[in-house]
Amino acid sequence: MNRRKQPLQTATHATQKKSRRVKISKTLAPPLMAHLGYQGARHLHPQRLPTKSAEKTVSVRLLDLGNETIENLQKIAETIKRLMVPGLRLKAIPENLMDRLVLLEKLDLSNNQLSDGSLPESMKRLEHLVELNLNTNKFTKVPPALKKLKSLSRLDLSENSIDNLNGLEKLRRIQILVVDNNKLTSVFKEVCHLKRLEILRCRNNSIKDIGVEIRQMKQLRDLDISNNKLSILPTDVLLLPGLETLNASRNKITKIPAFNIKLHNRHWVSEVDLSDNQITVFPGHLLRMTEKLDLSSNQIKILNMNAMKELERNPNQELVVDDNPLVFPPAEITGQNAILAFIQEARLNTPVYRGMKILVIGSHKSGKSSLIQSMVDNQGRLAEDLNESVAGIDLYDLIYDCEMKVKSEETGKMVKEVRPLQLCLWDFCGHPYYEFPHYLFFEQPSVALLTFNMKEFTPEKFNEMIGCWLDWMIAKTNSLKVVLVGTQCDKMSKEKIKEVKAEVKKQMTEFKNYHESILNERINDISQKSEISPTLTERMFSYRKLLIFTDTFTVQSDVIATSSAEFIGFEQLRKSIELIAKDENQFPPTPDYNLPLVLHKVKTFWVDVENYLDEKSNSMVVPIMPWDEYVEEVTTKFGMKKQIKDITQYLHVTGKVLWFSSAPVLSDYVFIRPAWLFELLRNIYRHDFEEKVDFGIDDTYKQMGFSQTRFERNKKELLQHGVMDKDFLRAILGYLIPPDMKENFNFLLDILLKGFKIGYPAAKKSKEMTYNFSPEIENIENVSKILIPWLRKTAEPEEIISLWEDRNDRERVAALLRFPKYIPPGLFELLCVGAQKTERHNLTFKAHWSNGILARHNKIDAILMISHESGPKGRGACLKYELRGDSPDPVYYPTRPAAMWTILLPLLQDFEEIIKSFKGVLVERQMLCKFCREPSFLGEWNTPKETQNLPEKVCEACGEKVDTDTLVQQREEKRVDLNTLRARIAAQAQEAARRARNSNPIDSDT
Ligand SMILES: Nc1nc2c(ncn2[C@@H]2O[C@H](COP(=O)(O)OP(=O)(O)O)[C@@H](O)[C@H]2O)c(=O)[nH]1
Ligand SMILES: [Mg+2]
Repeated sequence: MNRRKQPLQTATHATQKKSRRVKISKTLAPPLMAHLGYQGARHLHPQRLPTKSAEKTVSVRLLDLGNETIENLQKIAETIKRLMVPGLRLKAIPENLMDRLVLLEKLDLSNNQLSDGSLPESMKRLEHLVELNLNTNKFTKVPPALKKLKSLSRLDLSENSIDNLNGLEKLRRIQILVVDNNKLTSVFKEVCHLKRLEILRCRNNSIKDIGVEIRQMKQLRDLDISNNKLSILPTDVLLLPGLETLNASRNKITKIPAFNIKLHNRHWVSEVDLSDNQITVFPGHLLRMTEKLDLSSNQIKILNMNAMKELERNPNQELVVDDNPLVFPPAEITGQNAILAFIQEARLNTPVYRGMKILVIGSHKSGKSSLIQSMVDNQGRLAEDLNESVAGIDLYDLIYDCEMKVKSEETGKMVKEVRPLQLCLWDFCGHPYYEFPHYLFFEQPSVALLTFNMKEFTPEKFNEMIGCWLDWMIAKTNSLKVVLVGTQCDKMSKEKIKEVKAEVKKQMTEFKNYHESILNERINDISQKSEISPTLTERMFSYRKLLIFTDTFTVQSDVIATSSAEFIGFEQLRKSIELIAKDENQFPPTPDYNLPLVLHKVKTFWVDVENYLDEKSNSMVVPIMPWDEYVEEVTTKFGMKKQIKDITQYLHVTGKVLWFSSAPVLSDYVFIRPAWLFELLRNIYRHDFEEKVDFGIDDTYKQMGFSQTRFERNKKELLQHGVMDKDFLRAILGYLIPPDMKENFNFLLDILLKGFKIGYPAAKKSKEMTYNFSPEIENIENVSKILIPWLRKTAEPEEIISLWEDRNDRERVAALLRFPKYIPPGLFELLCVGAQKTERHNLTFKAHWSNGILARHNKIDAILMISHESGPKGRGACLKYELRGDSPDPVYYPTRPAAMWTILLPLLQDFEEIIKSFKGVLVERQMLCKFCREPSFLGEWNTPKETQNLPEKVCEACGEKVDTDTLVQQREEKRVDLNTLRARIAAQAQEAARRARNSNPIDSDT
């Protein structure tokens, strides 16, 4: 919460209320000035005249500006701090009035008849002037004399005829600016550079809009812009970090744009007054951030039930909706308590229908956020990088009213009914940096809107703008449920739009054909072989499975051309979404879960569970529940243990919770506030880390005990090495998990490492910036650094290349995984995290660079390199696992292929496990020939039997005979555990040594 004390008194108030004025009649001698104040006196005492005592006059109010008065003033000028000359109908101020007022801090010239040019040049000398009151005069512009008043912090220009604020830019110290009752049509452009401005009053002007410049006014906390001509209240105002009160009543505001208010770092505004406007849609989202919201005298008809939950939660909040044409709740229900009671009752009696998640994806800056905001607000809106551009996933809710034909429960006849379709829109950031972290959240059955900038589209860009996203989706789910949305059509002619639509349609067909041909080619190749081995059969089967995709390819290849600038195409978009929602084939019942179809009624108690969790998630610091606890808690409260998985799945597919039911480890948790998790991941993976993560932003880092040096060191470590210090991470996440909640943090870190596999523990050597890759640390307490492969963009270290090249002639076993079409983002990185599991793989990592790792086995003399290479033109990629003997004495104690297989096989099995979750990936498994190093053999580790029976195979590339022990693992019965293997190796070594001794007379002599 960000609440402060009472706002400062404004200049007008201060002068009018506080000074006590006593007029002294002119007959009293000497009556030249009135209201003298002395330093040292407890009160300003007008009756007392200057004496010779040490008391100095500090405050003077003048009753006329005659020569004598000015002369007298000049006598005491050097001590005067406050000079008041109000209400004298002055048309000009004599040049000499200010001559010697070197200490003047406050000057009041209000209520005169001053106009442009009536202020003297000498005013520029008032270097100490802090407060200036010029209200109620006849200025039409900002007096130029003000420009030099560098110390000015309070300025009152109200009640003039000023029509622009040019000339204020230089007054960098201004904190309070009052310009009420003028003729201004704009203010923000002119004042946005006044970085210290805290209070801005500009009521009763003709201001039409608030521009994006307002974002710069980070200190603004009190804004009165009432009685102007605003029609939109931009989100930027409400997102000002310091805002405490906003008065925008008596404008012509029709709508308040929706925006995301993040629960964990929301900023509370004490009062927002929007009364006397023309708002029709209830801006319920504001209840999440305002203590008092006044919406009286608007055109609101319906109060959104869900939004009102916020008020139920927080009894101190206040909502005023008097004088609106309300139908829900009916107008006769008045008063906050009665309204809340009515809504609670109504909620119990209103059926809930299943909604769906819509994932909005597409390249960075393709118009996703603008599209979503326009959908939500039902009017054109352009996202101008609101709150530092979406770098994660942002969530929006939207309800469409859908007309449906349904069977009447009473008569059994088909009748028309309008049902609310609840949509949860996920705004994915399209920056390539997030391809991997966001991939986790991409899944079916959801609908995806794929946006692309139509204006920028050219045939060559199809792949970059559309194709690569289709590949991304296909690889994960092997199906597509996509609506293609072209954005920015306002910038194009009708013909051009048509042209782009036709081109996209054509290329969509080509895309699909290419996808199929790649598979068909391979299937044909296999079927033409004279003999089809089990491996080939398996392969053919997997290709066929990928082909089935064709049936689930429900891309609307007719692009919907939209413009978020002019609100074009949204009706059509809405219809497409409705059509999908109503199509029962799109969301068929699954064998695993028994969920209602979209737009069909959800059981009341499921809704109760949803509400319960929603409530709970609001109160939890770390809104993650271990599955068992979750089941226990929900079933204790609501019973129905048998349905818990269905309910949870329902909440998952509608976007209310996240439950990765088929992912190992992660399935043990329910993430009951998805937005929280997105925010968390956004802080770990962020493309703008270098520029946005800053020591000085607030004192979080200091509070966590970070010095600037340590902060910079940790930051550099992350940027250069992809290594995140644990305390640094705690500080970064400090606003999500308070630093004193160490246990919560460790709980989360455990999930990040073991569930999301973001990285693995690494230890730093004492001084240098190199890392040794310590064995997996079981206890999260002991982790001090985490290497995050996705962030590690270092180059292959030279000494590693030479070490590797030195072993070029050793015995080797190498497997190759080829992805002819597409490699899922982050796959290599996931494999790295898996490979460092000591108890499974027993490897010590020697190096880890952006696309490779090199490791040595702890027991067998072998080194391993896993490398990741992109295919030509970025199409496809390969992963290579290569093992080479690393015996110190390769001639007498070579490392056998069989031993290397004991290392390789578990790694490949890990791969197979992971690849299962990428249902649409085409991958070819191959083994390299040990002579020519071509991938000329099938990788048969899944079906090795046939080859195991053969002693050798001929390489198709070089014609050499290759021992099959380098191509497949040894038979099950032949495979031995490590101890036996070591005993055998030792025996072989002894034998070799014996032979060596026998053949070497000198040795045998000794
Ligand atoms: N003229 C016009 N500009 C648009 C439209 N949609 C988006 N923009 C602009 O394109 C830029 C990127 O849009 P944004 O919604 O942030 O894209 P995102 O990165 O995909 O979320 C912004 O400057 C928008 O103002 C549109 O339909 N018409
Ligand atoms: Mg965006």
